[in-house]
Amino acid sequence: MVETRIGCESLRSKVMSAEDAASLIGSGTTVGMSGFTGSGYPKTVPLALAARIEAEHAKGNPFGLRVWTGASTGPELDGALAKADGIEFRLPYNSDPIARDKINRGEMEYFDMHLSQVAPVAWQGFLGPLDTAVVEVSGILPDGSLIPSSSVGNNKTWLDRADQVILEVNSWQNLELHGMHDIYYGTALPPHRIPIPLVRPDDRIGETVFRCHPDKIAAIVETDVPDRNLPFAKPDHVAHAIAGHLLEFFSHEVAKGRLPASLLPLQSGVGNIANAVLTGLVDGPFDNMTAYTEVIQDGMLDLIDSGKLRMASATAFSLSPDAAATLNANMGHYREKMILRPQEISNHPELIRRLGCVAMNGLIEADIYGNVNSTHIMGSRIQNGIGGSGDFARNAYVSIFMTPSTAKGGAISAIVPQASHVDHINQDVQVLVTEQGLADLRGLSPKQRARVIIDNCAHPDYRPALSGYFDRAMKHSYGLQTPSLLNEALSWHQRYVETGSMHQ
Ligand code: 0RQ
Repeated sequence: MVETRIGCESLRSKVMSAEDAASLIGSGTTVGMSGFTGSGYPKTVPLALAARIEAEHAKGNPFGLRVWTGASTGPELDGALAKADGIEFRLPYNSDPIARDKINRGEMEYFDMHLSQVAPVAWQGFLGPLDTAVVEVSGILPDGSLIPSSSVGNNKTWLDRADQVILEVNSWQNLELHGMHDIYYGTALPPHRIPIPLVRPDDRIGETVFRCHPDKIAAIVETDVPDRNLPFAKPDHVAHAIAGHLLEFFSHEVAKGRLPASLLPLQSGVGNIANAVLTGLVDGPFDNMTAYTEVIQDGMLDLIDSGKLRMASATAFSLSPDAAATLNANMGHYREKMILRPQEISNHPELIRRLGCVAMNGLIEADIYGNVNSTHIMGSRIQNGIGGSGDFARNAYVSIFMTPSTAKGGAISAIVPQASHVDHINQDVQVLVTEQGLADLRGLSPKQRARVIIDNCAHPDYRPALSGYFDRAMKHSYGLQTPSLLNEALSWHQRYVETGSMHQ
């Protein structure tokens, strides 16, 4: 049965075991892997590679790799390679706990970059050469072209740039995926760049398959392993409250004539809150919506099923096991309503600005002026990475960030006097939402923002301390454009590090 997935006769001789394929990857080389938020990543070659690395280490031989991906992957890739101490350098986004731990212990170099920039930066040569691409595909057509799988990510770039290519042909992926993808081959480096001809989220501007010269294909490994699909938490009262505030905001914007009744193309970030907001839209008053986003999660399928979302464009799926099973069982139906694109297109600043996306992303902390930290705990420990949040936040029609007002059972306020790390400067943050309320920061000066954020978004337990800080800063700050008392502001974070609580 798997045989039918390799339609190109001349490539069948390249079929080999994952172990043999892994032996083609040398220590000290750079590997570009497929994979984006747990979908479409290679599942057997990285495991075999990890076993080989462990064996080499046991013999006292060093073995390390530079690993590039689309975004996060699964335990068989990041988890296994990190556990084997096989990753020296990693980009561009990681959510694997073992890799995260290595990074935070200083044992792995991590280059956290905007997801839209990975492909162009790789082409510009700034990242060095790419030795091997390891890419999961759904099948190979008779002419040798490749049917992408459940994520596109940077695969086009890896296939184009790598010296050798290893393919995992995964028969778990539904062959009806063929036709869902839109692989655009028109990108170029300056001074040869031209406008990207996409003006609506449902425009198709490319091809349905990847091209790859057969001579570059060094190995093909057949697999039948499911994507890592994690369940979403059932939305709790906090998620419901955040979704409620956002829906009210959208209705208000429609009433004011600033958003059309179908809204503008939605971008929804990762995590349970983002998913809950999408689910909330199912019962909202908006119809004929579209999504121009990075990942399609459960809530998007719900919205499509409800008839409210006309179509969704993304680069990958990020589904629970149940939703993945539903998608797989009805791929032919969903294929008409979804497009998966390379991440340099799904996250392209030019397109996000042109389409006027409504960006909704999660955060770790925001300060009273609206600067947002999406990546670091207490200024130094990486959580995941910036992902696509910067691509969308800077270029969106309206840039929304949302979070519960506290973390760690209330020991931490998500609203702080000064963010311990900044990913999104206040100019890129237009609306802030917690379960407490929504702060519309558009057109407000820093001092006006501080009042609105403290009053509308901070948890009541922390409001007096934040107001007290702001009042003191108004009296003693070096300047009064963005009042601040640097030592006191940062002591909030230090207090948590030392005592486990931000409470005074
Ligand atoms: O840690 O599990 O150890 O308790 O951070 O927090 O509450 O599970 O939140 O899953 O919504 O993720 C910003 C990380 C939020 C995510 C972030 C601790 C908290 C927990 C995770 P524990 P939650 P979420 C692009 C979309 C960047 C990339 C992006 C993210 C852990 O949204 O990675 O936006 N964003 N991509 O306890 C200390 C705080 C904390 C804190 C949370 N203030 N201080 N710890 N935590 N807040 C575009 C797309 O279209 C996909």
